Amino acid sequence: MKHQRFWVWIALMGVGAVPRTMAASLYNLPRGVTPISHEIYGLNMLAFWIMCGIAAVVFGAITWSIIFHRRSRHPKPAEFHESTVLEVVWTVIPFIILIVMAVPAARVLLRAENVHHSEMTVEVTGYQWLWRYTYPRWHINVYSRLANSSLRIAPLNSGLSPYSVPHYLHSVTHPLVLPVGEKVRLLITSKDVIHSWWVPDLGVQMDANPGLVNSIWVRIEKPGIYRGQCNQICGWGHAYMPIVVVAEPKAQFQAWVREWQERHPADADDASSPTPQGS
Ligand SMILES: [Cu+2]
Repeated sequence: MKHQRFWVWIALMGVGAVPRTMAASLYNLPRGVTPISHEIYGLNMLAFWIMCGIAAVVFGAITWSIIFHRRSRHPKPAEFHESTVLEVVWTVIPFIILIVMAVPAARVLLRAENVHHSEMTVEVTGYQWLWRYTYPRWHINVYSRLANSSLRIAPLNSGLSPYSVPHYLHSVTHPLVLPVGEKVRLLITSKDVIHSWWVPDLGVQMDANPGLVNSIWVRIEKPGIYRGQCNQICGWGHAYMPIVVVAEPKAQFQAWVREWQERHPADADDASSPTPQGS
């Protein structure tokens, strides 16, 4: 009796507490701040709950068998072979589950790559080891490198973990500044090896391939600072090319554009000939 209660408790944990904790946990995907990131989160949770259901059924059946059909209770095992009904059921049910997951996933993929009706474009170029953001409409080139402050670690004897410094390896000299509420098309490529532009809060991870331009779009709903990093091992400096996106209301974004143009008048002539290593 004692054992039965134990297994019932484990089963309840399986269908209730554990998945609920996982769904809200730091280890889950972030909900993000773009329509696509919300949809990706929804897909993730759909798959997660389906898996929880399957796990509950499978482990429930195993537990049931262990408890009620163990050898001490049934020394003579039952004998049965082939059941067409059962085989049809366990083929059809997974097929339906796959369709239930594949249809919405395919829809989100198509929507994520549909860059029609974008309101502005930013070209994102990966280099060993920095990102360049080009705003063709305003002839702005932003070279975004790891900030020195980001490399600082907590001093010895401070009682802090050396890497407890805020945004360790995740701050840059110049962020990618984007307006809130606008559909921004990102054209992503590389000038050397394969990199990957990844910002979880935006629901974007796109490979930056030399000789190929990938496109994706974001519409950021909330002003804020969103951090990511290169997500494709691209050489010894792979860990030193973080991504910082600053999303600002439109008026502030326009003010940033004007200010940048005043401070960097040469960019207008230089949009097509980057010198990332020296700049
Ligand atoms: Cu990289």
